[in-house]
Amino acid sequence: PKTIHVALVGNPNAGKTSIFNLASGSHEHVGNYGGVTVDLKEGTLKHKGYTFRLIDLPGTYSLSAYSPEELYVRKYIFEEKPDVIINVVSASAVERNLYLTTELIELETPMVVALNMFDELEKSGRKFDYKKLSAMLNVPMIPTVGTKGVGIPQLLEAVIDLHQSEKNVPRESVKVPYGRVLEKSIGVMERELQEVDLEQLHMPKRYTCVKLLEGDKDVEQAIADLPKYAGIVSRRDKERSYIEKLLKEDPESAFTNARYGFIAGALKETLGARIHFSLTTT
Ligand code: GDP
Ligand code: K
Ligand code: MG
Repeated sequence: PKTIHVALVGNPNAGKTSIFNLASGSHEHVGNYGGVTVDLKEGTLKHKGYTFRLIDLPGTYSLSAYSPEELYVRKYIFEEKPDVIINVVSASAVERNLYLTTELIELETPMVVALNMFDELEKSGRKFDYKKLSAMLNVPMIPTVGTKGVGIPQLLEAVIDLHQSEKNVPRESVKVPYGRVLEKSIGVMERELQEVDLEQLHMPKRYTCVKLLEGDKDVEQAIADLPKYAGIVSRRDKERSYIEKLLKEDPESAFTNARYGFIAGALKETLGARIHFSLTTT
């Protein structure tokens, strides 16, 4: 049976549930993370001979370890291993929404972006060369209007195409560039983790190094049983002080700012300015 397991991930109010609701026979259930319940929906949909098993994950602004929703999304992706992530992005608030996208890229799960609220973007009159952005990030991007079903067949077809091509040639994810200082520390941590079997922990290496350097307690906990744990943590602590000394900001902010810088650069080349209408009475 040709089933594709797809997780919908995105900021609150990006339109995940609207896209999800196009799936028939959906049923709601509740997920649990560390005793905290999170909103979760699951449903199936058939398209072009494929059965899509769709999961509507809770809305999140980032993949840090601050909220049960964020932790749940991470855990779901690593443990349930969806074949493809649909990252639902609000095209009318793309600057803010793409922050999560830069984090999702590091999970190394095949991903398609639904540029939802595309009607709102068109109404605003801003020009958006999303095809160029899609090429820059090496992530397929499909304009959608979740409330009207516009772009949904194209979105599902992009998922099928990606799923097919991933089986043949897994794509190399784009690396979010963090700048010289942070990249040096990531390199040090990657060497530190060289012989560690992260496959077993379901965590990609670069993601693990970035999160450790950010001071992520959940990822630190996930590697706590490794024989090399103490050495890894002490090396991590050294790298964190090195970052702080050179960049004069705490490592977590340094990573956050680098992500926003990367997005700003990519959008500068692809997204036109907001148009301000001024009504003048003379
Ligand atoms: P979620 O929080 O990501 O699940 O977002 P929802 O699906 O609940 O959508 C949030 C709000 O945006 C709702 O009022 C939807 O009706 C509306 N909405 C969803 N998709 C679109 C779209 O493409 N265009 C417009 N204009 N509104 C949308
Ligand atoms: K909502
Ligand atoms: Mg929702």
